Amino acid sequence: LKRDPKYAQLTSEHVAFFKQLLGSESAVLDGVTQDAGEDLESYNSDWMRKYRGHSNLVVRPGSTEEVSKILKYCNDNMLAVVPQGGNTGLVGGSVPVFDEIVINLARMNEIRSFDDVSGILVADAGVILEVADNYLGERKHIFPLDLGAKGSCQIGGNVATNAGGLRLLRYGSLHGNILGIEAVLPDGTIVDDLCKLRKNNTGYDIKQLFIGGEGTIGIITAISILCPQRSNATNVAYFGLESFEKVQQAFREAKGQLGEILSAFELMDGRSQNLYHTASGNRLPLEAEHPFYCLIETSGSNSEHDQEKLEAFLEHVMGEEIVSDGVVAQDQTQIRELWGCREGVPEHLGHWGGVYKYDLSIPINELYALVEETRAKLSEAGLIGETDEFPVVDVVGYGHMGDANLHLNVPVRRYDKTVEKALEPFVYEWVSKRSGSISAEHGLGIQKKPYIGYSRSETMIKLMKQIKSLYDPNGIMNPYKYI
Ligand code: FAD
Ligand code: 2HG
Ligand code: ZN
Repeated sequence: LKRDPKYAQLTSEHVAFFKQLLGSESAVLDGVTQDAGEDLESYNSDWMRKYRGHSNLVVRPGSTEEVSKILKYCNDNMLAVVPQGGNTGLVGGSVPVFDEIVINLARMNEIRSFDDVSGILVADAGVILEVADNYLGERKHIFPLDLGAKGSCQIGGNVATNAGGLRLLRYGSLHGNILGIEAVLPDGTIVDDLCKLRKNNTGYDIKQLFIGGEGTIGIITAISILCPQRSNATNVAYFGLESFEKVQQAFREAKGQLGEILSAFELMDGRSQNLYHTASGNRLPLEAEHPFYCLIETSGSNSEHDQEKLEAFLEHVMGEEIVSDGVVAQDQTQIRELWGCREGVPEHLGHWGGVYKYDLSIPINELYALVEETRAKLSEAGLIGETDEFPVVDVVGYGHMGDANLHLNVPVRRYDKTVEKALEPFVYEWVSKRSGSISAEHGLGIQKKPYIGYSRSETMIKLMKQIKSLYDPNGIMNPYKYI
């Protein structure tokens, strides 16, 4: 990949423009007119420390008008940009590839309005997900998305990636929950579609293009979103099972017996839990080891009633020998501990050095077969082992069982071309053969740019390119990424 010479090189004149426009010191971080040293580093490298850009300028607008002026200037001067939220994305989409200007939304962090009758929240794109959820919690509502990175990711970034997360099973996708968007196009046009209506069938639903658009056609500056009432009661159970066949049976039973209160059904294989335990030092909830574990969450209106239901469910699945052992959390601390065993997996798998990550939709009955086949393939190639000479630590699978979304993770001691060649395109071919998706919820970014064809036809890719060139004719928005 080479830097495209059509983009201008950043000069001190450009920097002077941004400094004058944004005024405040903290809004412009530049390495052109001064030595910004380490400060630029965190904006240039991603959460996994796998992708690294070389931008010399980070701008942090404080209003939609400022975003508009920044983009217009960049577009007029052929300066390429990368929109950046919390920089927790997992496909290298949020960092520059070369010297693109980083437009970071962190300073746009106001809640604009909330209506506790309709449950509609309007907020700036830079509001941190957890901050939005806490705000809603105080008003007996919940953000209809939750994920492990909630403490740093921003709602604008969540929408730009169409993040799925831990409760999609219950609350559905952002494509359904987002009611309106305010965004800025590269030419500075403010798209004012901050609609607060649940129903609005008046022509093309253009906001959907920004949801999951990964910052390739414009910058989202605010959203309006439908937020459900927060349940009075949350209960969590964690249990061990002996086969993936049993995991599927348990899922079927859970839907049958816990239907309307089920809010999460997550899967973790035994290896992911062992590595979590080793890397975090946290103990695992069950005494004996099992090849599979599931975490179930219920959210309902009556804690005792829900707990009874959950316990009856566990008794039933244990009686039928679907589940071997299980626990139900007795208090908030235990709820957090059980969730920690699931949410903590991505973070702790990084302990050995790096992780090759694949985020896949697979027909549910075959979901785990890929993990086994990948492990066998890397084993045969002599790449997995316990000592330093082997690049691969293990091959693990976990994810959102309720959405048939597997996270195949290969923790490694170092990123290594031989390992990468053994994994790609093998994994993508495997998924494509089963008509799955090579990106269930993280997006394509730069990681999956060469592989889009495994999930999308030529016609679909052509239509995407047409949209891209219509909205961003100069191609300044997040270049070198998937489109
Ligand atoms: P960034 O990483 O900054 O950006 C992501 C992409 O969106 C980039 O392409 C960027 O250019 C673009 N972008 C950001 N902000 C804007 C904006 N305002 N306008 C236009 N484009 C923008 N994802 C899931 O789906 N489910 C999970 O369960 C999940 N769990 C995670 C757990 C951990 C520990 C981590 C690190 C990540 C997880 N993710 C998960 C990945 C997920 O994509 C991000 O966490 C989140 O959605 C990205 O938000 P962000 O603000 O960090 O965006
Ligand atoms: C999760 O579900 C996230 O924990 C991250 O989507 C998955 O790191 C991963 O592969
Ligand atoms: Zn996930």
